[in-house]
Amino acid sequence: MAADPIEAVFETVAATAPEIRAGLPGRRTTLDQQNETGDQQLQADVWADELLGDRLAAVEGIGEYASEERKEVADVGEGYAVAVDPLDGSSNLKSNNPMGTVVGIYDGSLPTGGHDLVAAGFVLYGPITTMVVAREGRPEGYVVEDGQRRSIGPVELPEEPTVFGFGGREPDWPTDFAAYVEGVRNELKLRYGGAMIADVSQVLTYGGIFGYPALQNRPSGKLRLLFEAAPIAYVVEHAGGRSSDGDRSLLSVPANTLHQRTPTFVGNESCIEDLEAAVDW
Ligand code: P6P
Repeated sequence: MAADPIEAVFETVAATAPEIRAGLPGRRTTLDQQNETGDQQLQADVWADELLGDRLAAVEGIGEYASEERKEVADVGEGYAVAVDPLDGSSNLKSNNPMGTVVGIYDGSLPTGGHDLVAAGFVLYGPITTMVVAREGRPEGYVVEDGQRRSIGPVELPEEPTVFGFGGREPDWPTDFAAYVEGVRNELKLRYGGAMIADVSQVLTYGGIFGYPALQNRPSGKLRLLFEAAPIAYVVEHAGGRSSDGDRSLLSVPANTLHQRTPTFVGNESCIEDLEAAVDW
């Protein structure tokens, strides 16, 4: 087994990031197919998944690879399970807005919940390519240049919340959540861009709350537990914040199926407390 398979995973993701970014311009077309949770797939989704799937499967100490773009878990040897959203927010490609890659490393066979996470992180394809990696203690921030990570120090949630962003159409929000948001609007500034990673990066930088609630027509919301919600909850909780599905930490939500969805909220403790007091779903 590699000396440190977890480090090897994040080195591999960083090394692959420039190729994913460079390949985006030629892969903006929508394929005539959907992923397991019904998202229309872009060529870029499938390509990023193929790149990361091949490379992460080759990492010693990784036993399973799963992705938001694949129906089943791939058995790739012995060791940790890696769950990836290869191109989070890929619908932003058409409008040239930021996207990301999300990585969760689980010490257990998938599907398993966030309690089995041993590390998590993300790449943000913004004006520059950055990465955040959480293992023990505070997450570390990096700029990714030529596939190498250059540390820019620990990531710590600011004390004071400043921004908020919630997904879904307001008419589809549960009434108790809609009433809660009216209060938030009077306190915080709206920052919502349609890619979880970019919106969570705003919260990690400026403080506040990001979420995708339960919807009246979709009680589990939209975001995927293993590929999006649990990994980002791991990062934000290590950065001094909290996470919730409206009731409890996202790291406590049991995973029954691989592509399970969950209402998802991450941010400052005070924001999460207000949210949990306001909703009952
Ligand atoms: P909506 C992207 O498809 C994603 O999974 C998250 O990255 C993002 O937060 C959310 O869905 C956006 O959903 O309904 O606002 O387009």
